[in-house]
Amino acid sequence: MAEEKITQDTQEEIERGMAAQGEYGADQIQILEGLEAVRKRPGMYIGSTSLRGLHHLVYEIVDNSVDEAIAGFCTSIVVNLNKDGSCTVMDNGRGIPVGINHKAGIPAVEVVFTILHAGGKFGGGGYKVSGGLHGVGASVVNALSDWLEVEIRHEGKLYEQRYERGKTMYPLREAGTCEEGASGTKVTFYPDATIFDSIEFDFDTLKTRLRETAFLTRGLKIELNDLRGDEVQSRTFHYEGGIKEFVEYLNKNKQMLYPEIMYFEGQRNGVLVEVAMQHNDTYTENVYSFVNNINTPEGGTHLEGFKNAVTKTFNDYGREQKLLRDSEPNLSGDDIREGLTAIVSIKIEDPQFEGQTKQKLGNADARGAVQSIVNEQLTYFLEQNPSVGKAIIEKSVLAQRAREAARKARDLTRRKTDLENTALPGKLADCSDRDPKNCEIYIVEGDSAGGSAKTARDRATQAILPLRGKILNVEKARLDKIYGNEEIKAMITAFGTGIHEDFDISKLRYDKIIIMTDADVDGAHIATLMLTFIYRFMPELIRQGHVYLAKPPLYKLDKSGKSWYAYSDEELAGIINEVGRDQNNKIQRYKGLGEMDADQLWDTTMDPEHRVLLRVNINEDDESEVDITFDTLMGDRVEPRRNFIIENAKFVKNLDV
Ligand code: TSJ
Repeated sequence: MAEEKITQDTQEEIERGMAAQGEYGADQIQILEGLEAVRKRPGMYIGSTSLRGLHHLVYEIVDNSVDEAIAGFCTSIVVNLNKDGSCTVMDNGRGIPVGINHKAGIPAVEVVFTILHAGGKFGGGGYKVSGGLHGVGASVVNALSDWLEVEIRHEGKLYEQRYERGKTMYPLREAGTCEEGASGTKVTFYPDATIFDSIEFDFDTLKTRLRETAFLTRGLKIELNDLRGDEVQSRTFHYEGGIKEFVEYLNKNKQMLYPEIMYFEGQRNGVLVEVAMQHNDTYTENVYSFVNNINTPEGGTHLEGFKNAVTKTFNDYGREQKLLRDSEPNLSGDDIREGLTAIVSIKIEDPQFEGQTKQKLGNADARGAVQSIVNEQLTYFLEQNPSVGKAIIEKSVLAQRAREAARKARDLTRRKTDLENTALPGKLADCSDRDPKNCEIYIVEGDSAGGSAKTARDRATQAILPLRGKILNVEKARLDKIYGNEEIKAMITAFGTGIHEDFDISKLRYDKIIIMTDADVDGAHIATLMLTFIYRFMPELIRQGHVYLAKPPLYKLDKSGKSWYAYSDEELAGIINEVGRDQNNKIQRYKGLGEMDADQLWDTTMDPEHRVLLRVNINEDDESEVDITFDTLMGDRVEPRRNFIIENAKFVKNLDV
C-alpha cells in the first residue's frame, strides 16, 4: 500500500524539499500518515457521522476548489447531487497535479486522495484555505466513501482514477483527450452508508453553505444542482461584490439606517483583512467572523480587533464632531453595534485556534491587522460621509440611554425577586409537585384556550400560563420596553432561571417548557415570537432540550361512535383509507385550540401518554442563518404508525412574515 512507503524520514525529506524549492510541483506535497485510522474513528476527523458530518464531506471537497479560486486559477465550481445518491464537485482550475511525487512514488493526485493530511501548500503569499471542520482534506472524504472517482483535465489530456473505501482500484490512467486549453478537476463520491447515519444530502443545507462560500470569495461562481428528483432544482451563487453583498443580503428585509455599506480591505503582517458593515434600524447585533472562509462563531482576535477599532473610532469621531458632549460618558461597544450587520473575514497562513472547542482564533497578528485597517479606513470613511457618522452616533446615544434605563428596570426586578421569592405571575396556574424534574409548563395562546388547558391538565405536574395575543417581538424592541412587557415578565418569573448573565439553569422550575398555539399561520407566528424571546434571552433552555412545541390535531374523524384524530393531511388520508370512505364519516377541521373541549385537548395534545411534542433545537451548523429545527417526541401513541411530517422552520431569521 502506498502509505506504507512513507516513513518519518521521507516525510522530513519532503518538507525540506518544499522549503528549498520555491516552485510548486508534484513533489511539494506534505505527507503525514495512513488512512486506516479515519474509517476506525470517523468522528475524530469530521466531527460526527450525523448529517452534519455527511455535509462536511462536500465542503471538504469544495474547499479545495475554493483554494484554487483564491489562488487565482479557478472561476467556477459546480456541485451536483446525482440520481444514484453520489455527489459530484467540479471546477475549472489547473487540475490536481498528475506528475509522480518522487518520495511517495505515486502521482501527486493519488497522494492527495490516499494519504492522510496530504495537501498542497502555497508559497509566496498564497493562502492555503483548506476549510471543513478540521481541514483534513480529500483523503478523509475518500476514506469515508464507498467509492470515489477523480477526473483531471490538463494539457489536452483526461486522467482518471477510482478508489473504493479509500483503496486505489487501478493506477492513474489516461482516459482520453480534452479540449485544448481546458483544465480542471472533477470528483464524484458516494458516501459510505455503513459509516454515516444517513447518506441523503440535504439541498437546503448545502445551498446555505455554498451561498456563504460564494459571498466570501468575490467573483467565484458556484452552482448547485439537485438531479435526484423528477424536477431538477438549481441555484447559482455569484457575487461580484463579495462580503459587501453578504451584508446587503443579511439586511435585505430590514430598514437600513443609511444607504451606504462600508467596505474596508487591506493586508498587514501577512494577514488579509476584509470587512463590510451597515446598520439597520433594529436593536440586535449581527456580526459574523470568518478565518480562511470558515465561520468562527466563537470569534477570537480578529473579532476583538474589529470591535476595538469600531468602539474607538466612533468615540473619537463623536467627540471631534461634538456629537457627544464632554459631559457624556463614552459610548460602549454594545451601544455602537446595536443594529449593526457586519462581516469580518480574514485570511491567515497559520491560524491558531484556542479555547475549549478550539474554535476561537488566537493569532495576535490578526487582532493588530484588523484593528489598524478598520481604524484607518473607517476614520477616512466617516470624514467623507458625515451624515452616516451622525446617524450612527445618534442611534448609539439612544442605545446608551435605553441601556441605562433597562439597567435600572432590571435592578428593580432583581431586588423584587430577592425580597419575595415566590412572586409568580397571577395568571399562572402552577402545578403542585415541587420537583422540577416532574413538572412542565404549557405556555398557551389566548385566555380561552388557557381556560380549557387549566381544566384539562394534570394539576400535579402541569402548569398553565396563558398569554394574551401576540407577544412582543424582542428583535424589534429595546431592552427597557422588553423588561416592561407583562407577558415577558410572566414567562421570566415562571421559568425561574433569570436571563442573560443572571441565567441559572439550576433554578429552572419545569423540565419541559411547552409552547401550545393554534395550528395555523397566526399560531406559528406566535410560537415564533416566543421562541425568539427564549433564543435571545435564555438560549441554554433550547440547547439543553427543555423547550417544546405542542402539536394539536388538525382533524377529527367520527364514525359510528368512534373517533380518530389526524395531525396532518397525509394522516387524515391514511385514516380515511383505513375506515373506508363513506357518508357516515364526520370530519371536523380544528381551526384553533379553542374549538376543543377540555377532554379533547387532554386526549390529543396534553396527555403525556398520547401527545406528540416537537423538541426545539438550534441548528448550530450555520449561525449566520440561525434556524430552529424539531425532533419529534411521541408518547406511547395508541396508533404508532402515524407519520408526522415536520418541516424545518426558519424561525428566528424570517421574523418579518
Ligand atoms: F480535494 C480534492 F482533491 F478532492 C479536490 C481538489 C477536489 C476538487 C473538486 C478540486 C480540487 C482541486 C485542486 N482543484 N484545483 C486544484 N488544484 C491543485 O491541486 C493544484 C494545481 C496546480 C498546482 C501548481 O502549482 O501547478 C498546485 C495545486 C495545488
